[in-house]
Amino acid sequence: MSDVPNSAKVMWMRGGTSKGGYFLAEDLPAEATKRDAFLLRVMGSPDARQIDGMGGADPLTSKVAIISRSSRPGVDIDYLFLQVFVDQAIVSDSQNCGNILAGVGPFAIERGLVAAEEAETCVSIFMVNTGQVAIATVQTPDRKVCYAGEAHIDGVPGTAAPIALEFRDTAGSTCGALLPTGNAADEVEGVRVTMIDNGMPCVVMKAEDVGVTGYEDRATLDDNLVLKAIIEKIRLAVGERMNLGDVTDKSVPKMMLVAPPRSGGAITVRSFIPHRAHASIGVLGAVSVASACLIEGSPAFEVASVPEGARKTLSVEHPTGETTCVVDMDERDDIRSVAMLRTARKLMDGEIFG
Ligand code: NQM
Repeated sequence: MSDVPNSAKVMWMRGGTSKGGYFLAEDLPAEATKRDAFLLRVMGSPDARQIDGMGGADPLTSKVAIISRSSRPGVDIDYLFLQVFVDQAIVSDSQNCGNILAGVGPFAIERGLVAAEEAETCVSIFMVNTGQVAIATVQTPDRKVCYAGEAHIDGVPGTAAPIALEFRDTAGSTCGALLPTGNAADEVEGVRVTMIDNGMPCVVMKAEDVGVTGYEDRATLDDNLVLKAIIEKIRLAVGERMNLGDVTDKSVPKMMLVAPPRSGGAITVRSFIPHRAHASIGVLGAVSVASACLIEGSPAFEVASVPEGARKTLSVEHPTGETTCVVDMDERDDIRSVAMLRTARKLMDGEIFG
C-alpha cells in the first residue's frame, strides 16, 4: 500500500507478562486500514516466525498500545489495544489487554501526557476497546518514572517497580453483561461452561471435562490438537450467545480450563488466547476467572477454594506460577473492584520502520 508510513516514533516495552510497541496516536495514520498495514509490517506478520519484524513469534509479544490525551472528564489517557496476529494478516481491536495496560501509565508520563507527582503518580486510563476506566499507580520518585524495584510477578524473571492496577465496573465490558446468557452454566457441545465477561470475554470449563488435568505445561497443551479442536468448536459455538458475533477472526473469547488449586491458591487455570496456550494468564482473563469462582453453580465454583470476607485475595495458579487478584465485594455481595499488581520495563525508545 503506497501511503503506508515509512516509519513512526515508538517505545518498546514489557507490560506485565506481555511485550509490544507503544505509540502516540498522533504518530500513526488515523485511518485504520493504513495503520494496520503499517503495524503488520512492524511486527513482521503474517509469518509464524515474524522474522521480518519486531514481533516475537507469539501472540503475547505481538501487541500494540495506542495512546492519546483523553478529553473525558477526570480521565488522563485514552488507550486503544491492538492484537497483531502472528501468522494471519489480522489486527484486532476486539479485546483489551491488562498486561500491556501496565506500561501505559509509564509511557504517558514519559511522553509528557501526564505530569509526574512526587513519589507516585495515579494515571486514569480509559480503555477504548471496552469503554471502561482503570487506575494505574506508577512509582515516580523525583517526578521521574522508576522501573527498578522489588516487586516480582510470576512469568517475568527478577524484580521491578510495582504498578498497581485497579479496575471498577468491568462487568460486561464487551458482552454487555457479566453472564451474557444469564446463566451460571450452560451446556455447549456436551461440555458445561460459564460464559463470563468481567473485563475479558471468557468461557470457563473444567479441564477434566475436555480430557486434560489442567496442570499441563504450555507446550503439552499447544501440542494437543484434539483438545484444541474441541475448544475451538465450543468457542465458535458461543460467539453469538456472548454477543460477540462471528468470532472466527477474533481473539475472543478466551478459553479457560480450570482445576482445583495445588499450591494453596484459589483455582488453577490453563488459558487459550484463543488458539495458543498462555504462558501464564492475562490480567483481565484472571479477573474474569476469579469472578467465575464466586458464582454458585458454575464449574469454577465447584473446583475453587474461595476465602470468606468482603475483601478476597484470590490467587489464580497458572503454568508459570500465580497471579493474585484482590477482589472487593459490596454490601449486595457483588464485585465492587479488582486490583492487581504488575510491573513494566522500558526496553527501547526510537523509530520503527514499516
Ligand atoms: O487478559 C493475553 C496478556 C493477555 C491479555 C490474552 C491480558 C488480559 O497476557 O487482560 O493481559 O489473553 O490475549 O497480555
